[in-house]
Amino acid sequence: MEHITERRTLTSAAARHGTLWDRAVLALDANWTGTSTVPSRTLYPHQWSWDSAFIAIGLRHVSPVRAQVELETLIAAQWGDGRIPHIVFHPDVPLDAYFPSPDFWRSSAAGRAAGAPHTVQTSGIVQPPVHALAAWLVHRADPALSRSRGFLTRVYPGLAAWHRYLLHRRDLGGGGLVSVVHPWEQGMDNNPCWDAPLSRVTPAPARTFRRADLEHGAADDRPTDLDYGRYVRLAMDYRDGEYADGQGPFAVEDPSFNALLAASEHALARIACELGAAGTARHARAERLTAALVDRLWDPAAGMFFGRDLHGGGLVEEYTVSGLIPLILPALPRDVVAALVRTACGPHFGVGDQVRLAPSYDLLGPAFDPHRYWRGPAWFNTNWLLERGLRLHGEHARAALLRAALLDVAGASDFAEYVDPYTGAGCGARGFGWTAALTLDLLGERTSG
Ligand code: 9WN
Repeated sequence: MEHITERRTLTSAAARHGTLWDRAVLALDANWTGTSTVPSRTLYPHQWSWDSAFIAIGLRHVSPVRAQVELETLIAAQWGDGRIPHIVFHPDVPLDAYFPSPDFWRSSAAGRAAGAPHTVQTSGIVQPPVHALAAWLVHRADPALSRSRGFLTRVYPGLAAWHRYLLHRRDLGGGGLVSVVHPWEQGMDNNPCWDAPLSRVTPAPARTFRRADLEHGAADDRPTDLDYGRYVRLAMDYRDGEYADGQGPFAVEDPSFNALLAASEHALARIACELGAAGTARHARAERLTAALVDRLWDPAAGMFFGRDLHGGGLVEEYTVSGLIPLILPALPRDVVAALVRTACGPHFGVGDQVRLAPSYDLLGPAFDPHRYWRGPAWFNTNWLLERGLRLHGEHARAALLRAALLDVAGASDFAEYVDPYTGAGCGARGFGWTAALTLDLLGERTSG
């Protein structure tokens, strides 16, 4: 993999744009390993899948080549069956720096049948498919460089295989939507929407694993030991079944995971056109995904998308930010858009009124906690997606307010991992990768796509 050392260029480019830009560039520099960017040197010292996609979206404004390499490094760790693993481990980071570590996942042995790579250790689960969207935006930032490096030609086959894996191996409900088989796959790990489906999972005993996250994060902000035991059990059983799909007790069709797949399928259609192939079939597939989302996950009375618990047999009626993310889809029916905007700006999420940034979970929900992981705090990637969705559907004033709040809170919190939605006070890691990157994206010149 190409090794890039571009810090000096970045620092002088940064100097031209003023403080927030400068600080965001430096935060990303500090997390750059030469071939990819870690979300956080302390809490998450490896490469994470959807983090890298968001990071590439920001990096494209300061170093398109680094943004390209970020995605290429991730795709180089793709499995033979098409899955892009949620973590690519850095071989020089000590095993005890993060749990579950490579010796837990045993990807090259347990993942052999699924085609895990031999040269790099990875996890065996996935994360939301933001990658094709990121690749398209990265290409658009500097098409000449992209063409000269053959960027889209390099990444297109892997991205197409990734979407194929999701659409063919993960349509566990048979209704045209993809299921996640672990809360870590959806990326909003500890959200109350997982409480019901997780309650059927027998936790691994706490003495059988050692959490590394508590050494860097406050226990009150992190998931409980009981929930961790369940995460560990699900991952362990998936591993012991050689990462074969369709057998576990946990399968949920999630709104944001599927919305991101549809948005990325639209992006893949554009990439195909750029490479001289037809994109029509892919646009049509993205529209079918959008229709399936409405058909299977939309609750008109609630004005909200909810996850569908395949083993529990119904919609999980929790208001979580995941249910607002389908706003990023261009083919969403107008009445659904209008209702979703009302929900985002109403009492459950308080956007533009009660909060600085959209919370991860219902302000009125019984499990709401403004500081605990995904049970209330606001994240920058979900708010960036909301801002994008509002803008796409012509809600420019609301999008502008959200953009201003995102920039303000990102800077004041030193690019925190997440924040109290009411006060904007920072929680978790600082100098967090996607917070810095998406700040750059909001500040940078917009590239259509
Ligand atoms: C498990 C890296 C990741 C993010 C997730 C976030 C958190 C990991 C953890 O950190 O998850 O993948 O240990 O809690 O929930 O969205 O990708 O930043």
